Amino acid sequence: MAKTKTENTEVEEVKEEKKKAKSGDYDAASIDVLEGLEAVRKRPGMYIGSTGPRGLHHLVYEIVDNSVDEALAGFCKHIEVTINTDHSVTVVDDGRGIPIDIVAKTGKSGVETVFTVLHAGGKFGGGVYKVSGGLHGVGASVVNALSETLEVEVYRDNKVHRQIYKRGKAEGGLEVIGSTDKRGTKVTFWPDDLIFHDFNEDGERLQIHMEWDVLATRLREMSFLNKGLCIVLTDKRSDKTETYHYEGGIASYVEYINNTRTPMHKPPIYFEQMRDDVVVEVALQWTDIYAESIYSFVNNINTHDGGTHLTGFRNALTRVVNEYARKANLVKEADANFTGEDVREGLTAIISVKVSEPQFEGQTKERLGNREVQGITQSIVSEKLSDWLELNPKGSKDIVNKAIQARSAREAAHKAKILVRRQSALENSSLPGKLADCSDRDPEKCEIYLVEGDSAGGSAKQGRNRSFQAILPLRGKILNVERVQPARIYENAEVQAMIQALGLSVKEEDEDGGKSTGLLRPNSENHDLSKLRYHKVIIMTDADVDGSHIRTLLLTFFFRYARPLVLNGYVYIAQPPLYKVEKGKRVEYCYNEHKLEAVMAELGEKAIIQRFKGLGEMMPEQLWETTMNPETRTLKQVTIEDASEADHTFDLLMGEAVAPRREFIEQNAHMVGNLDV
Ligand code: 28G
Repeated sequence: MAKTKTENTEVEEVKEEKKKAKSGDYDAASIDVLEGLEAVRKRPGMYIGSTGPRGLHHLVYEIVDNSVDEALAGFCKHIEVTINTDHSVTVVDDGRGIPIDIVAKTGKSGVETVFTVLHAGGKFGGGVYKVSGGLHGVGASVVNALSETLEVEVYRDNKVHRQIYKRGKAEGGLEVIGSTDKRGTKVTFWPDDLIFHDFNEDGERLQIHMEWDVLATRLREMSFLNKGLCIVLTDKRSDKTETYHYEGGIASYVEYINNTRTPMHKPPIYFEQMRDDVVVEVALQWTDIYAESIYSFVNNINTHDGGTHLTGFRNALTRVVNEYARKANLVKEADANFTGEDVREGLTAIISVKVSEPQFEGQTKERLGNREVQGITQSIVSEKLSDWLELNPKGSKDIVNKAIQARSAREAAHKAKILVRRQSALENSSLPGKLADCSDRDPEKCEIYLVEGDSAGGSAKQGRNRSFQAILPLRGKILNVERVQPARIYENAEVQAMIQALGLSVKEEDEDGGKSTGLLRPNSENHDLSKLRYHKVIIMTDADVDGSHIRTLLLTFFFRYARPLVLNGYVYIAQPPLYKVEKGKRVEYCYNEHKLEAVMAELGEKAIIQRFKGLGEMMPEQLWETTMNPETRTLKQVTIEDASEADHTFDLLMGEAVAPRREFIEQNAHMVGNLDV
């Protein structure tokens, strides 16, 4: 009932505004504006994706994007982002300052237009290449609508102009409040508590705040993508400040990603060129690892699903390396060509293009669709890369040798896989023997629990609902896939069991349209999800150091070799209780210390506490009730906020480079405290 009431009030407000408009207090344009911003407040998710942590941080990106647009237009060099002690955020740039004169179309000042007209950012921006685009390039007015208060100051014509808004509505006009010799724009906003919140494990509403790491990652990326741009991030709550400023741009980005790896040539290959109004900027460097890490961007937006720019890049790369290898007599005439996969092994690359009218496609609008961009990228990359290979014979030879090794490893992996297939064919089943499968065959309804150890596996098998829950017990240590050749993962029994049980397989065609090798490759997203047997893959390990280590190893496997499962939200972590508290007939399970304290306060000293040391200690019914029953359990969904950051983290945690790992652990001791690495 309460909800209906609020909605009615809002409708009344709009009616009121319409009356005012008729009486001449407003012009027609401002009515549309009002309804526009009301719509944003009614359905914030439609404009910023969510009202949780992601949406909250998105507000900062929207404001910063306007400063970056001003930088792209060539007028801004310095951006300061400050998280204030009251959790508001201030952004300052040294651009031209938002225009203050009246815009004919809206009848308002340029400033008020930017902050109150929906999509004004996209339509009126100063730069040729707009940052805005993709799913949520929605502009400053959306931030304004979702802020309790927003204050903008413009430094222009030696004056300081200011305007204040409350929940999107101007509190008066744009006023001159002082004089200045600076130019630029300053925005401070207080995200609206009525809009932004999260929920804890017990379903209670929580206030959310800006997180340093989240903002730092995106702002660092922004500065990599715009060479020379200086972004300073300050957190007044903890007195922390960092400056992001890279004259090397995306070449520095590649070096940053590769600081955990051993590069095969230095510095990274880098070039930038414009053709037919499309700017193509590429940085690449091969390393001694097996995975490829390729990230693509259009107008500073991460195109997670690639698109024409990425395809053009890949085609050029495969072709040019093959041509060079033959010309330089590094491969025999009779040898087959390298596949794209062979050439990309160990490659770290950033492809950043600027396109004036980007078309974003796909479900999440994260794939570039512009056809013309493919040919342009392909020809620029072909020319520049073959020049580099000719001029750097030593590096080129290493790169070709790496591809030769990748090719023979691939052939070996193929044999290993066939061998395993034959063995399992002998056992007359393609499913691993220790899998206790469920009876339902609809992957959308089915779940598989990956359980450490036989005793916990036994409890889980007895406790489960066998119609839709399958159990795969895992024995001993899981392989650290970060440290083995892709070919060798198939030799590991536990990994092989997971691949078969889950139905992990690769598409028939590879990314370049050729015939796929059918093998899982690190960081690839070329999976055939139609073969997947479960849409919930639940990692269930003990709540101790060993359990946490096994969980990390499993997550590494999923992140490297089954990334689409993670990206689709199919991977979960079970949350078994830590304690059981009993008093008389009352039984309470506690999943964290906080809950334990609350329960103890309620039940008093006489209550009996049992601490669960492992899953195997639980009775099957107990395990069902607390951890497996969809009605009562909590699952943590595993997500990747930022693949390049996760890439880096897994490198550090699981890889071979010791010094950066030590540094990372020292810096993040609080968050990896229970990760045995
Ligand atoms: C600090 C936080 C966020 C911005 C500018 C500069 C201009 C601009 C912004 O123009 C176009 C046209 C009239 C409204 C452009 C200044 C040309 C000449 C600009 C920012 C839209 C917008 N002089 N700096 N917008 N107008 N920085 N930083 O928002 O109708 S936004």
